Amino acid sequence: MKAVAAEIASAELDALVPPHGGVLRELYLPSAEAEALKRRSASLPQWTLNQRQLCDLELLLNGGFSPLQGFLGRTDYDRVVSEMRLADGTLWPIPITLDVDEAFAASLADGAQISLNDIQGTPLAVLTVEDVYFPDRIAEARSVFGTTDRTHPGVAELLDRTGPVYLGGRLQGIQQPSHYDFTALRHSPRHLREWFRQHGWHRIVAFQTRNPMHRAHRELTLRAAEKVGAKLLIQPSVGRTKPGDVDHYTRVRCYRELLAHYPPDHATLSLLPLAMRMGGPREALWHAIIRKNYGASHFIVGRDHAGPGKDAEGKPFYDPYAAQHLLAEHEQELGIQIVPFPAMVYAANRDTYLPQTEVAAQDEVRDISGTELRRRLHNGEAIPEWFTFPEVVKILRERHPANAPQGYALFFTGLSGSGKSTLAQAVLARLLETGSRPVTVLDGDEVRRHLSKGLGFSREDRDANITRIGYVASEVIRHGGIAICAPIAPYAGARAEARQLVQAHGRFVEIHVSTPLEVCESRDRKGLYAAARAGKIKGFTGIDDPYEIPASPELRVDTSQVTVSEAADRVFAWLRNEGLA
Ligand code: PPS
Repeated sequence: MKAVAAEIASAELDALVPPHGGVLRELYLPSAEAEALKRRSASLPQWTLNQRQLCDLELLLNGGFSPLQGFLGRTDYDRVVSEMRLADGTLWPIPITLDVDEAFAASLADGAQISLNDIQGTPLAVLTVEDVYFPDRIAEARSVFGTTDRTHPGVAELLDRTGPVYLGGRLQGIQQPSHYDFTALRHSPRHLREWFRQHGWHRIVAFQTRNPMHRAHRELTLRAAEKVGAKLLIQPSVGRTKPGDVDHYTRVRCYRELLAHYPPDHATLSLLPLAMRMGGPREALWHAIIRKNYGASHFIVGRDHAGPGKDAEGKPFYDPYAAQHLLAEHEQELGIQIVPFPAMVYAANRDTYLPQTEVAAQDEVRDISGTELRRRLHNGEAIPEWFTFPEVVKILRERHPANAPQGYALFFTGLSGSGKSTLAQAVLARLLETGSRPVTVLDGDEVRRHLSKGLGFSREDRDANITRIGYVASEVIRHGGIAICAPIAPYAGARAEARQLVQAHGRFVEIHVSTPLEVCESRDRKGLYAAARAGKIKGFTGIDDPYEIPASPELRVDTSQVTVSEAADRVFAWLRNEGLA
């Protein structure tokens, strides 16, 4: 009798296991082995993961990136970049690579193992290095993102903030990265699959988002779920999204409120620690594979999925329906069904939402774009109930109080003697004359006396100096202040990093003080050019060390053409025009 009961129980269980999901490759070692490896990891070369690498590692270790078993080696990488497939032919659209600097790569012996640590130095995994290679990052950008335009955040990250050497190899997981926020909403693929099974959810449609959700999203997800007879998994990306997005703390508070507006036992919320690349169609394919790994049977692909907006010439990077087409092409192979959905719009005359494709000529369509929403929040203007739920508005208003001044950084860059510091002082005076906002000045020489004391002028030291300035500026801006920075900042990569740090919280205004070298040298206020020409100072910017001219600064001023006062007027006028001063 007992045996029969057990048989039935297991048959029932089998029947409950969803037919989707596929093989989950978790890379964590059993606890005793993990403990032993943790002890051994202390004697290995140490690598501190940046935020993107940490997100990638978490999804590699918990099986979110199944079937990957580590960071891609050269052969897999080449085929992923060119054909969206691993070397064995498996569909995989985005290169998952561990980028490092040349010095670190050169220090590794053949077949080395390295300890991959979080910022606190906690070892999370050990990588057995099987491949060390120099990628062609321009070619990667072209194939993966379809462009080398740095306006694309994925391209800027790849070209300006990605190390030149990639390490490929297998991972052994020691422990999960720590999270202290919304822990009850974070699940591994195994946990989520188990939760679906326990709750008898067999058909699950997953929804990806990086924005707060409003009524249009609720309508879209409800209709998509209804269409395929599935329950809904709202799975927002909370790892890293597009610079300038609403922070995930605010978004998650909004999603929690929204959840109450679905029918009971209809929708659930789970956070995905994904570092998005904003890669449009390829990224959509990647999102679908990840959701399959988390146990979803269907995946919603909306308009312009994971699109980064417009390029430097104002044209959209991707066709809004390219992602839907690409996924339809690969649906059979993907192992998850695609639910393409048009944008939902509000028809005021019918007081209802409907798919854009069903709008009739007489319909009065209303929409509020993200920019318009930010404007209304900023000005304290009404946000109509047809657009979103009052609880969501309340959270957004708390986060973005009306008329709160926006923090920003004025980042002056240029050769020594170009007039950066003088111009920064003149702009500071204008700001203080006209308003009482807090301003922090991070001038080159001043910073080197305190914040960057001990740093020299090697490339690494200069980069560290600019990152420090960017970091402090981003903190000032986070609290609504103004940071005026005036370093030489000769390298584009470091400037891009500072921009990224700042843009997480406010505006970054790059002002290239483009005074020509001959003029700077003739001024030679500190006698440094003469010393550099005489070989007494090595690696002097403009003489025997490069200054990489900013490609698209917000402003360019040449103090050999205009007086400092006129230049300050131009900066100030620009700020006024942008509503910053
Ligand atoms: S950097 O490259 O952005 O980190 O430089 P920064 O912190 O702005 O410091 C530049 C000031 O340091 C003096 N100095 C040098 N500049 C360039 N190259 C070399 N090798 C060098 N050695 C010393 C110089 O006075 C710079 O000040 P400014 O105000 O720009 O003239």
